[in-house]
Amino acid sequence: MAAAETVLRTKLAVLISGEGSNLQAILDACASGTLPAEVCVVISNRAGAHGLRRAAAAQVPIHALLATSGTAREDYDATLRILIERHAPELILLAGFMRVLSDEFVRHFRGRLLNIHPALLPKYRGLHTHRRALAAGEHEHGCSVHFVTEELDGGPVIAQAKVPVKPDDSETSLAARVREREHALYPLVVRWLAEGRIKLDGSRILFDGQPMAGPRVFGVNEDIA
Ligand code: NHR
Ligand code: GAR
Repeated sequence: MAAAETVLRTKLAVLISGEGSNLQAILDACASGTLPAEVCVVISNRAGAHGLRRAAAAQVPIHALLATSGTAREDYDATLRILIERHAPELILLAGFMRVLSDEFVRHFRGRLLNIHPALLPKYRGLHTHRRALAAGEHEHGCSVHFVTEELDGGPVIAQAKVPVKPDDSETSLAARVREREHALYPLVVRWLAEGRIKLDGSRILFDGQPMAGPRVFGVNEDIA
């Protein structure tokens, strides 16, 4: 491998709780060279998370950091922060991570901490987004990549991808359609950050040095690239 390729790789920490299909998409994009980055650690708050196997298969160091019933959020997050910093990542990616993070943690990593959320924010913050979008009779749904701030699912949104909601959709079929878009969107946005094209400046996002008027939105029929 050329020296220039090696030195420019951005180190990523990925936080998961379960399946890890978004983690897999990131690992694949790193391996294929479309994302100039490397995953330096994967941390799960659940011991049995399938994503830990995916990471191990890719020779990435893994940790399961479990909260027991008495663990205070601040203590958990302090340990999580130490664990992350030991691996010195430049970016921290939440990928299906199901624990809310304390204000102190998100402030510490501000501008370097991203989440992929399964809805077109600001619609449907929080949990059970597909169920709620179906119940509301939405015709469009999708996913958002945003900077994580103290406000749950309320940080500045970098990009979104839409999907159609079909008349016969179930929560499962809709979730699968959204998931597929996530697997293209997250690696692309991470590439923008790795290349230094996206910066968080206060509460606005700069893209190639210019303030973004709103998120980059990929329409239902638009390829993500
Ligand atoms: N933390 C902060 N401070 N800000 C955000 O924007 C965050 C965050 C932590 C996670 C991901 C988010 C999502 O994409 C995320 C964004 C979990 C919950 C939740 O309620 C909500 C939003 C998200 C993730 N979790 C429960 C909790 O008390 C527990 C759920 C469980 O463990 O089953 O941690 O949707
Ligand atoms: C993804 O759809 C992600 O958007 C969502 O969970 C799924 C994780 O899948 N995240 C949340 O709901 C966060 N609360 P994965 O583990 O296969 O990447």
